Amino acid sequence: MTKNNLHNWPCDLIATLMFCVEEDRVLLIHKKRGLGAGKINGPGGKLEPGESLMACACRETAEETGIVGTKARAAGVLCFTFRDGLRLRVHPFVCQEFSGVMQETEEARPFWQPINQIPFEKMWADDRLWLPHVLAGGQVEGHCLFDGDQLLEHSLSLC
Ligand code: 8OG
Repeated sequence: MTKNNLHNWPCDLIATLMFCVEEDRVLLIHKKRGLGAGKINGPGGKLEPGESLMACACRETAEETGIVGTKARAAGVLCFTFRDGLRLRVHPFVCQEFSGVMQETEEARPFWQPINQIPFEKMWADDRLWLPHVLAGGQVEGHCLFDGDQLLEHSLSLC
C-alpha cells in the first residue's frame, strides 16, 4: 500500500502522537485515562472535526503536558486494527521547537526520558519496532493487528 493510500485508510478514529525531543531526551507520559491508560506513551489523542493533524498533535500535547509545540515534523502513519473491530489511524509527529512548562494534568503525568532508555516494556508493543527510527529522523508506515494489548501481526516499513 502506498503512503497516500494509508493516509486514506478507512478507520473509526484518527489520532496523533507527539514526541518532543530536547538534546538526548524525549517527553513521555504516564497515561491516566483513555485508550492505553496505564501505559507510557507520547502525548497525543483524537483528531477533532476540522482540525489539522499537526494542530491536533500540538493541542493534545499542550492539554496533557503543558508543553506547547511550535513546529513539528510528520513522521508517518500507523494503521491499527483491533480484534474487537476498532480501526484506528495514528499519525506520529516529532517536535524540536516548543515552549511552556511541563505539568501533570488529569490525563497524564509527563516526564523527560533519555532517548537511549525508553521503557518499551511499559509501552504499546509496536513502539519498539518504529519509535527509535522515528526519533532518529525517519518515517514509519504500516499496519498492526492487536488483540487488546497483544500485538498479533505487523507490517511496518521504515524509511
Ligand atoms: O484520545 P486517546 O488518548 O484515547 O487516543 C489514543 C492515543 O493512543 C493516541 O494518541 C494514539 C495512541 N496509540 C494507540 N495505539 C498506539 C500504539 O500502538 N503506539 C503508540 N505509541 N500510541 C498508540 O491508540
